[in-house]
Amino acid sequence: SAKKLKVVVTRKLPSPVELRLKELFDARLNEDDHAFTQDELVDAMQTADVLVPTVTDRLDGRVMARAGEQLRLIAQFGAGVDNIDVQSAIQRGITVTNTPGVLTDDTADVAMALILSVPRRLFEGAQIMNTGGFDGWTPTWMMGRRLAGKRLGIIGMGRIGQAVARRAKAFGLQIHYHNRKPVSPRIEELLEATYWDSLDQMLARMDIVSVNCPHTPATFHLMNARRIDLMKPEAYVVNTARGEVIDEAALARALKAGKIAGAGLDVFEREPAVNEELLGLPNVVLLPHMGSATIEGRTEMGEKVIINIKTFADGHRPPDRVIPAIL
Ligand code: 8YV
Repeated sequence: SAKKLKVVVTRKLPSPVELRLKELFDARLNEDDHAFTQDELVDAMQTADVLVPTVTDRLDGRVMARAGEQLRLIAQFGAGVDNIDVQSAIQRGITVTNTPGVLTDDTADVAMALILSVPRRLFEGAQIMNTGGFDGWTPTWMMGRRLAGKRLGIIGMGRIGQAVARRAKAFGLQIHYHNRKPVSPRIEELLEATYWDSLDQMLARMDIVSVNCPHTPATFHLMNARRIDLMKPEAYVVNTARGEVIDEAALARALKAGKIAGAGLDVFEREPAVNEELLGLPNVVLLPHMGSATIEGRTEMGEKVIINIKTFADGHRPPDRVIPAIL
C-alpha cells in the first residue's frame, strides 16, 4: 500500500483511539498532553499531511498562512470549529472536518443538569453540606424555583438544542427557541416547541435560557448587556456551547446587580481563564468545559476523526466535511 499519511495529533486522546491512529497512520501523538504553543502548531502544520487539532488550538489566518504544501486535511477532534479559520483553510485547498453527532446527548445532559441544578440550588446545597453548614431543616430553607410549567428558551436549535428540548419537555418545561430558521413542522410538533424569529422578544418572556448555538461572527456576544437586560429578573441562563456567545463581563455585572437570577456555565470566553467576578457567587454554577467529557463520547469523537481521515485518504469526500457557515 501507499506511504502512510503523517498525522499530527495535538492533544492526548483516549488510548483505543491513539492505538488505532498508530496502526493506520504515521501518527505523531502528544504523549505528555501539553497544550501546543503557536510555534509547535506552525511546525506541525509544516510537516504533517493531516493535523488533528482540538478546541485549545488556535488556527487563525496567520497560522493558516504558514501551512506547508503537504497539509491537506485538518480533522478537528470536536464539533465546534470556531478555533479554525475554515475559510482560509479552504482557500488553501485544505479540507476541514469535525465530529458532530456523537457528543449530542452528553452535552445536552450537562445542559439539562445545569437547568435542573441552578434554579433548585443543588450545588449551593452540596457546598453547604461539605462545609458543615446544615443547621437543621426549616420550611423556608433553600427554596429554589420549580421547573415544571416554566418556559425554556433555546438559542440554537441544532442537534444539541433539540436534545436539550427533548429532555426539558420530559421535566414539564415549555419549549421555545430562536434559530436562523424554524425546525421542520414535524420536530416542532414533537417538541411542542414555539419558534421566535425575534431573540429579543423571546428573551423577555423566558424563565430559563439555554445557549446551544455555535460561536460564529454572527453569534459573538449575541447575549450582550442589552439582551441580558431584556431577561426577567427571575430568569436563569445556562451555556454549554461557547463562552464567546455571552459577554461574560456583562453577565457577571447583571448577576451581581440582580438583573437575572442565576447562571450555569460550562464554557468561557477566554478558557481556561474565568472572569473573577463570576467566582464565589451562590447562584452561579461553573464547570470546566465538561459537556462532551464521557469515555464513550470522547472515544466516538476519535473514531469519527479516524473515519474522516481514512475516507479522505481513500480519495473520497469525508463524511463530516465542514463548509463555512452561511451568515
Ligand atoms: C470538546 C467541544 O471539549 O466538540 C466541541 O465543540 O467543545 C467539546 O466536545 C472540545 O471541543 C474538543 O476539541
